[in-house]
Amino acid sequence: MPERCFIGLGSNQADPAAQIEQACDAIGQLPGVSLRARSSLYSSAPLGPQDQPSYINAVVMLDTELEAEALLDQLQAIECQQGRTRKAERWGPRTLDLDILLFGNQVIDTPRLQVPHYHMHARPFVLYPLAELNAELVMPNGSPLRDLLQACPATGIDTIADSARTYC
Ligand code: A4P
Ligand code: MG
Repeated sequence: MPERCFIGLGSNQADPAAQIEQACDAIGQLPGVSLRARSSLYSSAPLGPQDQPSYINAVVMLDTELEAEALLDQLQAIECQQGRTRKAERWGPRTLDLDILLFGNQVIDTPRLQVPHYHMHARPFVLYPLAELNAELVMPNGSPLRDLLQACPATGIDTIADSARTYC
């Protein structure tokens, strides 16, 4: 059975909106992945070091027959294709970051992968686009997304209007 999965996308380098569009196209072409929808794009103030540009963030919803770590391999390959280099600075600027937010109802804790993504519950640039795709979501621990949203005001984020998409 395919798993419904949500991926967080972020970029603040080298034309961030174009990076997000390109990454969506690349995700949609992965074997074993059916892209279902993309949230609007959001402009968001940087979390972490403040001497970096603001980010463009979005979330995509997909169904996949891949195992979670195989999906992570594919997402990291897309990050590399789009010029991502990993630097020592935590939460520093990047052309593209792809995070697996939710993978069905699974809780995953391996050396390479923690799902749900460890900090998603506190990030407005993740929770608000996620709610655009499915406001009724419930986290694997039973917390409704609506409760997480109530505890996480939409400060520091702005929707770039009319940019959500659905796919067949
Ligand atoms: N990894 C573990 N779990 C996951 C998961 N669920 N999805 C591992 C993806 N990867 C996961 O990631 C480091 C390692 O995490 C990977 O090798 C993988 O095995 P990384 O992409 O190399 O490093 P990172 O992204 O710099 O680290 P981290 O701690 O994941 O950072 P975040 O949480 O992704 O935050 N501000 C705004 N406004 N918008 C942003 O999108 N993003 C960040 C990065 C900082 N500030 C931001 C934003
Ligand atoms: Mg990351």
